[in-house]
Amino acid sequence: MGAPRKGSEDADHLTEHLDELARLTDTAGAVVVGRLSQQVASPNPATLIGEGKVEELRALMSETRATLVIFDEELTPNQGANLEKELKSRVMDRAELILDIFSTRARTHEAKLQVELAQLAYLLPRLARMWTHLSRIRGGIGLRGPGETQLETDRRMIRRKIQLLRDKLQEWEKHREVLRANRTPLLSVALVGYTNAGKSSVLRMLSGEHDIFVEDRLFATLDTLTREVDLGEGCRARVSDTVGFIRKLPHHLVASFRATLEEVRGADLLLHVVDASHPGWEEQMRVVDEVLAELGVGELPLVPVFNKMDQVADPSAFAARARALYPDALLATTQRLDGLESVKAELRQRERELRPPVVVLVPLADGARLASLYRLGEVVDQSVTGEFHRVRVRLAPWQAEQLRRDGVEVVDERRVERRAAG
Ligand SMILES: Nc1nc2c(ncn2[C@@H]2O[C@H](COP(=O)(O)OP(=O)(O)OP(=O)(O)O)[C@@H](O)[C@H]2O)c(=O)[nH]1
Ligand SMILES: [Mg+2]
Repeated sequence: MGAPRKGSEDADHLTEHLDELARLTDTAGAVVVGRLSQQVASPNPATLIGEGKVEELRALMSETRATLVIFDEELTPNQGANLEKELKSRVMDRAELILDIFSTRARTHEAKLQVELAQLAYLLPRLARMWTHLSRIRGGIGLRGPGETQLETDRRMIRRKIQLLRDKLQEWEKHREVLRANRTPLLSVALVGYTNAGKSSVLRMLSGEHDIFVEDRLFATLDTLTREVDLGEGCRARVSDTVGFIRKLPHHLVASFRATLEEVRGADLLLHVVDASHPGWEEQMRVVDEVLAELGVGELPLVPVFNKMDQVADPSAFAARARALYPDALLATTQRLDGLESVKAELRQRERELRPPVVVLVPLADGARLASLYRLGEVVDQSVTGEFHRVRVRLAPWQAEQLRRDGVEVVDERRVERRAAG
């Protein structure tokens, strides 16, 4: 059921949005048997849609034998309760559907905690209605809803549970901070984007790991996955795949996924993966920008990557349009072996900026050290100066420091010239 405000932008994209809702429903494991929509001039506080439409919905449900109604719009706890009463059937809104998908797809302990937290936060204001469900299941003549005292007790319990989950998640966050602090510094890149844009496919191709999960469904990925990637030409980066975003992502969910998205906050660069073949790519980009802002990472350096270019009807016209909007946009496809060359080149350049060239002096006899420099960094040139190999090599500052600690001479170029002269 779609019920956008009359004249709103949502109303212009009604079909597209209901298509997306149908895909979400499919992901959740239900079968869509009918669709209905109404452009709402002023939302009915009791049922969101008008009385006549509720009637129509009831008729469609009995005709198609539907057992569940899903609204694309957010329903207030009251509207949900009223609609369920009138339709005598379960009613969900988009947020609840997304929460349901997340709860069945969460795999890691942390993701499960995050989803549970989001579900409880969603449940809290709707508790009275959920109770009615339970009493209906139990049946019994004259059974009334729970008394206010019972409801209050339950609310207290849920609040306590929410606090408990928050504490646990915070512990995880600390634990992960320690892990992050201990790993070798490398260019760190996070793949972000709308769900199904191809983020996991990009990581799969960059890392060459074919068991990274890719699926033509929404929310295939819920957990952040990080891989060290060889970019060629001696460059490496740490690349993270993250949960996809979607329009009207429930706020509870964004808030509780903060821990998983830590990797995004710590990134040097965000690659915003866009499905260029999707008719709604511009709206999808806007949604992603909004969620990033909500997560407090709107200011991080970001490069748009227009993926699925193999599916775009007129690639050169598309490229011109994308570049007019985003001058630094990259074009990509994971369906061709060389489809990510532009992405790799961009990452190599960013990575080199983190490793300025330094000059290392290696005694002529020390072949092992010379060889290790070639493994460690990217050698720009090499010559002989007096009794030394004079090697210009790109190294991360921490690597140069390590060499110095090992007693190797790492100097800037002017000092080298002086040494050779003296
Ligand atoms: N034609 C085409 N399909 C692609 C391309 N990249 C990915 N796909 C397909 O798009 C679908 C989604 O890919 P994923 O990599 O799972 O997308 P994702 O962004 O990780 O999605 P979520 O984890 O659900 O947010 C899969 O069916 C992929 O095979 C591409 O360049 N071209
Ligand atoms: Mg994915």
